Amino acid sequence: MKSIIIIPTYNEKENIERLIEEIRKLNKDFHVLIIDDNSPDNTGRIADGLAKKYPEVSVIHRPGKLGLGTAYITGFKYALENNYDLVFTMDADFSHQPKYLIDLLEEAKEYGLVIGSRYIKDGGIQNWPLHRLILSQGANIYVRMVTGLPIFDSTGGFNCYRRKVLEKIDLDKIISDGYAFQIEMKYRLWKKGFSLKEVPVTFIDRTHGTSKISKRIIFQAFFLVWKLRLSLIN
Ligand SMILES: Nc1nc2c(ncn2[C@@H]2O[C@H](COP(=O)(O)OP(=O)(O)O)[C@@H](O)[C@H]2O)c(=O)[nH]1
Ligand SMILES: [Mg+2]
Repeated sequence: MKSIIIIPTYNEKENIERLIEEIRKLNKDFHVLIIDDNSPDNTGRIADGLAKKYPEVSVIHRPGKLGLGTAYITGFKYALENNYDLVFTMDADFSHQPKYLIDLLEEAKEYGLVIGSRYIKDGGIQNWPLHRLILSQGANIYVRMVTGLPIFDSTGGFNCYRRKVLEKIDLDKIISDGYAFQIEMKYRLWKKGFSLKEVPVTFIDRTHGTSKISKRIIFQAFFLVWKLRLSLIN
């Protein structure tokens, strides 16, 4: 099965090269698509260097910071056009440890969407400040209560989609960004009857660079769950 990992980047110059090297070491024939939003720190140029050096690495440059949601959509469309069977999404900052790609890959043989989950047995979070931990855990309980989505980690971005699942989703309808994007995708797939599977991952807070999460992203997720529940979006 042809696999591609979509990695959105915004100011990840300390991380992206090391991450690609770690993924290569897994020896699993993963292709990588970096989606860089014209990072001021020149991550895009580093990515171009990697693409030149390694045939399995490709880069899409966007003109400015257009958000994580549209970055994934761009990546999904690229993956469908280029006939990939499995599509992984992963952060560039090592919060998503490459070793778990193997676990996601294994389960993807059976499930439409495999979710790297911090909130099931053997999953976890390291080094997050208490306020982020509370926010994330609270958000996940809230999502489950309001929407009924039977998933313990609906906001995480370390996932693997099968092609047939992405083909069944109208990607142009997905308007959410950040955490809301993660929730919306999972919710839509669940509603369509696809099988979702959580596998445990330990998320480690980044040691290089800074988080790009904003209050706007958090509010968006807060309101999205009610829009889903009340079927205000379809
Ligand atoms: N292309 C692109 N990547 C982004 C954007 N915002 C965040 N990212 C990337 O998305 C991933 C997750 O972002 P991060 O700030 O670490 O989120 P956090 O882990 O929830 O704090 C990282 O690889 C970021 O570089 C964006 O607007 N565009
Ligand atoms: Mg991060």
